[in-house]
Formats: sequence, structure tokens, C-alpha cells
Amino acid sequence: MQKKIPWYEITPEETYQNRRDFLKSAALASLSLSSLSQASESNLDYLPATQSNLPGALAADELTPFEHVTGYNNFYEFGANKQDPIKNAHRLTLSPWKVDVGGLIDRPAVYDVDELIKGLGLEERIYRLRCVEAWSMVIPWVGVPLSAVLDRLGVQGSAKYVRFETLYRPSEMPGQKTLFSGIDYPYIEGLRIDEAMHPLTILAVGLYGKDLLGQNGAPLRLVVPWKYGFKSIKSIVKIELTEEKPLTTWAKSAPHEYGFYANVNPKVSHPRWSQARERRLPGGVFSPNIIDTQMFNGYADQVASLYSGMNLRTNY
Ligand SMILES: Nc1nc2c(c(=O)[nH]1)N[C@H]1C(S)=C(S)[C@@H](COP(=O)(O)O)O[C@H]1N2
Ligand SMILES: [Mo]
Repeated sequence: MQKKIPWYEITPEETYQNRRDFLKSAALASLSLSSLSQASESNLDYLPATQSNLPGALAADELTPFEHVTGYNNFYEFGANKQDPIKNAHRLTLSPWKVDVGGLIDRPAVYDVDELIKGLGLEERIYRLRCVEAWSMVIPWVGVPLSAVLDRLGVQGSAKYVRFETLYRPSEMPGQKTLFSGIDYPYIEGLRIDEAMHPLTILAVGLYGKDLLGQNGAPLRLVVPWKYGFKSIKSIVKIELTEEKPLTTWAKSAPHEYGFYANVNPKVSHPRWSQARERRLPGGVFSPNIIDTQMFNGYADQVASLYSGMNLRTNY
């Protein structure tokens, strides 16, 4: 099979000028060499991204190097520290991986993960990821629009929300054995149906052209780039279409701090810290790369209309 080359690896002369113009315009001028060498091991066949993935690109919007994307993670099931997931997640058994799809859907079944996305055509999407803890990255995901998966399964008219569940397997997920993590397992997330069907919302199976690693939510995770990172639930085993708004993990654990919507919003502070700015990773220990947080994480043009008339201060 002929491999498609992601845009950040293309250097033939005829595209050089275009690429230069693009790099200037998208402000992606200094990709790290380590990212490029990691990316060249691509095993997935996908449609490479274009600059249209990063609307309103900032000078700071360079790809976050592979080793940071895969080495600094929030995945409480593998431990509460940022380095715990990379230490523990490689033990996760990824095959077989079944996804139970149910609720208000025409074709409910337990699907093999490959079956769920088969034939939909993988695409690369370069998105900002803004954690509620006020750090952020830029990640080249590979995945499929969630809408494509749901359309094929036949969402029923009465469905108002999608509820997602992460694997519960304490034997392989040490964080699920501790009583002090502050959250209940399995990890639950949810979207309103229009958010789920929005073209920016994807189910990712890879990043940097390769299969997802355990620490990033292998083999299947949600990515919703205009919301705080905790909405982007990892290692999904259950998808349910519901009429009721799902009770999500963080909203249940600390409802005054984390809401169902969790849209990135620099004007609405977390009760314990401001959300006006963020630390873009990597950045040096002594020179953190602090930038302004953008409304809806820079995707307002595409998603603001989903929330017209809604009070974003009370619906945080
Ligand atoms: N199941 C599960 N999904 C999760 C989390 C988690 O702890 N468990 N952490 C969330 C948070 S807080 C963030 S910021 C992102 C981080 O994704 P990344 O590690 O791939 O960058 O995953 C989200 N998805
Ligand atoms: Mo997060």
C-alpha cells in the first residue's frame, strides 16, 4: 500500500515555496527534529492534514514534540502523576478491544474496535489540546469524525446526548485500585448530540501517524478540541445514545469546579485559578511559554453557534 506523507514531512522542491508560505502563515515554523523522526515511523494510512486544522494560528502553535505528547499525560487510571501513564499504560491489553454501542441507536451491538471505524477513511487533524489545569499542547491526531461512526450506526431522533465510558480493568490499571484518586471509575464523559455530530469532533486511533499508545487512550479515544481536555475521554469501551444528560466523572466528583460543557473560556475562571492564560508545552523550566487562552480554544468561528443564547458562566 502506498503511504501518504503528512504535510510536515513533504520537502520536494516544487512544494518548498508553498510550504514556506504555509509555515509562515500558520506560524508552525520550527517543528522539532525529534517529532519528525518519530513521525517517519508512521504505520497508519491516512489523509494528511492541511493548515486549515489550526484556525487563528498563534506564533506558539508548533506541534508539541512526540515525547511530550506521549510522556506528560493525564490518565488517572494509570496514576495521578503526569509520568505515571507512560510507566504503566504499556501493560494494557489492547487486543481484543470491544466497544459496546447501545441506547437510542438502530444498530446496537458489541463491535470490535476495527469494525467500528472500518472503511471510514482516517484523517489527520492537528488540534490544540487545552487542559483545565492551564497547560496545552498541539497534537497531530489521526482519526475519523465521530459523526461518521454515529451516522453509520443510525442515531434515533429521540437521542439527545452521547455517553462514553472508559475501560474498567483494575488488574491492568493501577490507578483504579487506589481509593485516593478522587474520582469514581469507570471514567464517564458525554456530549450533547449536536456537539457529538460537529465536524471537529473526532474519535482518534493514532497520533503522529502511528497507532495511539496506551497513555494517550489507545486504541480509541474522543477528541473535542474546543473543550477542556478532560472531555476527551480515553480508551473507550462503551458508547450510549441517551435522552438524559449523562452524569460525567468530573462533574460528579467536583460539580462546582467542573461542568458538563467545559468549553474553553478565558473569561470564566476555575474557582481556584484563572483560565485567561495557559502554559504551552514543552517550554523550558525557567522559560515557560505562557500564552493567552482563546475563546473555545481558537475554534469559536466553528463552534460558537452551538451555544448561542446560553449563559456560558453558569453552563461552565
Ligand atoms: N479515561 C480517562 N480519560 C481522560 C483522562 C483520564 O484521567 N481518564 N484525562 C483527561 C484529561 S484531564 C486530559 S487533559 C486529556 C489528556 O490527554 P493526553 O494525555 O492524550 O494529552 O485526557 C483526558 N481523558
Ligand atoms: Mo485535563
